[in-house]
Amino acid sequence: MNAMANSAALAASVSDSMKIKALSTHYFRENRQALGQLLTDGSLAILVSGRPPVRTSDEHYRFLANRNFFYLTGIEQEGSILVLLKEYGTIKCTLFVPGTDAMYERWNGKRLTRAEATDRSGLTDVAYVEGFEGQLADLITSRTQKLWLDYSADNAQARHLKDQIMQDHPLLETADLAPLFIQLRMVKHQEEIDLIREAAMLTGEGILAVMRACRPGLKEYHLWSEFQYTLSQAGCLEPAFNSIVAAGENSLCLHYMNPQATLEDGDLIQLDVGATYGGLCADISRALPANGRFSERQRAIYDLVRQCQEKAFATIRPGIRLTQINEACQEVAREGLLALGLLQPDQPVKDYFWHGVSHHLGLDVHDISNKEALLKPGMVLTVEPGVYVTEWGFGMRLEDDVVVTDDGCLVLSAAIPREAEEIEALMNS
Ligand SMILES: [Mn+2]
Repeated sequence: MNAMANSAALAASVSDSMKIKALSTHYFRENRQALGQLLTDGSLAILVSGRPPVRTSDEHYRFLANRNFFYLTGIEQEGSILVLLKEYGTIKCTLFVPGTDAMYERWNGKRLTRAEATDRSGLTDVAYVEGFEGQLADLITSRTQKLWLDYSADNAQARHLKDQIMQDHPLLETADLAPLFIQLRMVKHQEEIDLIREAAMLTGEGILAVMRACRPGLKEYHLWSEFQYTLSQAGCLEPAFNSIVAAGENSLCLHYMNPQATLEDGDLIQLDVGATYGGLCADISRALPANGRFSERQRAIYDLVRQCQEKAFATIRPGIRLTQINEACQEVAREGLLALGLLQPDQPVKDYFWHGVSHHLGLDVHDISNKEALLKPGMVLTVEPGVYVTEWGFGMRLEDDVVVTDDGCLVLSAAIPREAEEIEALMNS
């Protein structure tokens, strides 16, 4: 497809996508069953949604429920608790949500009713959290052989619960749920894959807006806000992570977070950005010429990074490890950098190839994973080779999101313009 047709297709796909928005109750129910399968009889598991971290004084960051809790419930409400009990081979779940509170709700908005919590989660047993502490002693019975908590949960509510249980039941055997979530969450449901594709499409819309706005003399934050505006106009008020817009030498800072610099004629601009859609994340990187035309050096590195990406797409299949993707890309980068006269034959390619190529992607942008695990169909990965040339004053990475299929991988973000010619055509149209 040519660049214009591509961007029209992207726009059409985003508006079509307004139909499916959220994970189904079926998804949450399946996840509870799958976790239950991994627990032995006599297991009691307790998870909490958490509380928003303090920003300063009495101001908090926007609340995002603990992702493992969300994975089982779909509930985005602070101070909620899920109890999962496995006895005689069956799994019984109870959700505790904060009760209605007129004063709280006057300031902070409506809380979920128990019926609303049931609609969202598919859980029929919903109680108020105010009764939880009283019930905790009853929940831990003589039949409880092991108490499972999520040790990876880093929030005030989780810490409080863990301390309290350890204090009240010092002899109870406890275990960590976190490794089980890694095992479960690495392989995605089809609806997660569909939502990641939608998140990538929305990210692509934002990148197109940046391309249209880009010209020398603007500040990095002008491009940053084009991206932010596009997302929030589509209802995504917070991206998957802090957007990176890094011009010129700033592109040599991998997690550049202070986009205040001026875009100079001749700068290369690194974008590393991602929307969320229905709770799932995208993570996309593109590199743009500030003036609409790549310089010879920029183009040389661009083509090399694209070659690395294609090598990664051709390498990813079930049964391999993430390190094999890195090795394949590093080999391509090594040859290209030698040919360009940048790398010396006895020099490690890591002098130019600074970071890993792939990480898992899902409910978290760096989704929880076991980096040694063999790839399986349904896993979703980023593919983001990067080459950084300090002596030329810039570096770049190109990043797309793929799902592992039965015999290879499928690029979920393929509609976002990626070829250098396409990008130049779009920026000069
Ligand atoms: Mn990434």
